[in-house]
Amino acid sequence: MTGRPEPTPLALDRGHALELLRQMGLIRRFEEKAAELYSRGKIRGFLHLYIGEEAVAVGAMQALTPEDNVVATYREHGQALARGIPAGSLMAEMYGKANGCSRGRGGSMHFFDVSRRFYGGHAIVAGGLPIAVGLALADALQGRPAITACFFGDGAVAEWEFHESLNLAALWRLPVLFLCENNLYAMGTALAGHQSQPDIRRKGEGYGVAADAVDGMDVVAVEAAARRAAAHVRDGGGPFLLEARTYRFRAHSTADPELYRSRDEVERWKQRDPIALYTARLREGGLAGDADLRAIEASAEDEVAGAVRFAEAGPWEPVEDLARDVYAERA
Ligand SMILES: Cc1ncc(C[n+]2csc(CCOP(=O)(O)OP(=O)(O)O)c2C)c(N)n1
Ligand SMILES: [Mg+2]
Repeated sequence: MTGRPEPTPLALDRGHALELLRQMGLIRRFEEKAAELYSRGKIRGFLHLYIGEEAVAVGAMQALTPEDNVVATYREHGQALARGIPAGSLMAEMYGKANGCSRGRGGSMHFFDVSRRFYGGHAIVAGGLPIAVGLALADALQGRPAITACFFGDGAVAEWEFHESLNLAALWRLPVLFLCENNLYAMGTALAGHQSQPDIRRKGEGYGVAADAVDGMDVVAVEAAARRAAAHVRDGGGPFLLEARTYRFRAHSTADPELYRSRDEVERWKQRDPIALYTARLREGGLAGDADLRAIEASAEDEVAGAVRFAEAGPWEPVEDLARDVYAERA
């Protein structure tokens, strides 16, 4: 993939086409609201927004079944919503309420929902990769046909866990779909400042891991590439490294003055807003009209408003529970 990619032709049925837009729109609205609630002090701690990258989580998640496992990073609101975790339990988690998906103990960076096989939310850069390999090893040993999708950033590629994980997954032919969300920055360090070989897809070669790269601003292209990659993994081909080239429109986190990139650069990428691009294509292709778009926006608005009500109404964990889960019960 070089230069500006051509969009993948739209060959979607209307229901699916609109569902992709609904999911991306929900993530965008959820995070805009989260940013607002953060500035009002309702949400505290760190908050890493995914705005601009929605097509990656939504596209990739289409290739997974409910039996598959998902492991993500601290920038995981999009993956969690696309996996179908209710927005209310995520918002309550960010509030620190006991009705949150991690009972309010994790916050924005530590969403967890074992019933949906969503295994984090990890604050340690690259910390999710060995966990994904472990989940895939467990599935392989127990003869379950599931695959494990592991999302991580370009910054994780500089960590040892990336290399050990690719090596072991390839050596043992484990069913892991490694999904690198290359948004060109690891906090304030540009990709070229932390990688001697910035073509991340090529990192697979040294480990014998099949790899591909895709335009992460094109949800249809991401879905197609993720489906090909997941099929390779499911069919026993071993792990796959898929690099999605994307961009975050907001700061790294709520504590980042963004001194490392120019406004022009951000504005240029905003011209490729995955939601705006996709909406335009749906309109051109006759797959969505004004009424559809209004209905999708209204449903996102309602869902997020409901999530805030759920979080506001949620209980705080009682003080007596302070030390619960700190030590394991003696068996
Ligand atoms: C092991 C480790 N080192 C450093 C940090 C501090 N840190 C938090 S996010 C981040 C950048 C990671 O960038 P990337 O993997 O590209 O993900 P992105 O934030 O761009 O989604 C760093 C260095 C950390 N959390 N864990
Ligand atoms: Mg990054």
